Amino acid sequence: MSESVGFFTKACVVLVLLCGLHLIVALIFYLSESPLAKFRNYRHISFISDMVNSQTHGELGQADNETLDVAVYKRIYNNETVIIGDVEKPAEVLESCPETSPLLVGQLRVEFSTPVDFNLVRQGNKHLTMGGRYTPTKCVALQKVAIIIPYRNREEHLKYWLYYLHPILKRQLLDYGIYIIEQDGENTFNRAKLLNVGYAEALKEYDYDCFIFSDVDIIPMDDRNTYGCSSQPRHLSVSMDKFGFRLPYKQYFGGVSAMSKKQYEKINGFPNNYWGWGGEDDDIFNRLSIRGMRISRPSAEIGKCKMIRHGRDRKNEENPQRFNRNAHTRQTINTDGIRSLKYKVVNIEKDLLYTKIRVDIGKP
Ligand code: UD2
Ligand code: MN
Repeated sequence: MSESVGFFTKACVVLVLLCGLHLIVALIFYLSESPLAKFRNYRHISFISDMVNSQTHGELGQADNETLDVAVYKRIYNNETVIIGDVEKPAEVLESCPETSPLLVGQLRVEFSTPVDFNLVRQGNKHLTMGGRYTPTKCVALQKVAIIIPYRNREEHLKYWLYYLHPILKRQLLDYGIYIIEQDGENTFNRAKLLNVGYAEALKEYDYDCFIFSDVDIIPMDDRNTYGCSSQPRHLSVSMDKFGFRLPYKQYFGGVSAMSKKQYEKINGFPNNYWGWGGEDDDIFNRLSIRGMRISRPSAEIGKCKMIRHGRDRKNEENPQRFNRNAHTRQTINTDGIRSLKYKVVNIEKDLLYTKIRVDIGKP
């Protein structure tokens, strides 16, 4: 009896020692990042690498299993970039585009005497995808920009705008889309409400973080005037031919402007009740200053723009209420804007050069 107890005690002691040893070995392996496991995975990877290589030469047809192996490996050993380098770091991992695009050329020659034709513009912009979309291919764009153009019956101007702007925007390395917001019917024109519609509709399509609001008849004369956003709302058409290449007045915010999603939302978008010509741009300026923002602008040199000469359109007569409305922005900013916007989309046309959204925005 005592002999068997002695044997049993010894066996227990050996077992406990073995367990301890096992624990220590496990601990050592764990702390030294498991060299054996590493070795095994290196083998695993080079095996996959061989398979991938031979697959590219068409010798192996087990793509599914290989993809699975790589995927599993990725999940478990995500940190070991050195080892997975050749196999798994895909060629299409792109870096951010530079702050200043190296493709810019500076001053541009802009003229409106040579006629342009939609088909010619399409042929010159084969890099676009339907809806007037472009994304740089060699780097990740810093901004996702929706360009919104209020529109009705200005086809001649639209052609020039597309002809000049697409190549510029491409050189600026922007991830962008063009939205032409066309007012349906014959009621009085409402530029600011159309801009609100453009904002809402563009966001339904893509996660844009920057919005450019541009007249259809304004062309920048320097591609260093970036159609992007900054930490403050930005006025881009600062130096226009029609105003002798200077600002007509300090608060002037018409023509082309840029706002981030955050800046735009802070002012509840634009007013919806400015029908006819004028005043809506000053209301937008008021909104920005009421919300404590300042306007940022390029220099007069870089901000040079040309406006295609034109007369006043039918159904866009001067708005006689504009001065009175401008005096009450503080009372209307919260009740009238993007949060109370109502409209009906009538038609959406996808062209290579643009997305045109025809919309019923009602009447005064
Ligand atoms: C000035 C401002 C503009 C706006 C407007 C007053 C400049 C350079 N621009 O433009 O931003 O504040 O005054 O409302 O100072 N449109 C059509 N079809 C129409 C009418 C207007 O497409 O029938 C669009 C088009 O994009 C046009 C924009 O609205 O460029 C502004 O209208 P405008 O060009 O007749 O007014 P303008 O040049 O005085
Ligand atoms: Mn104009």
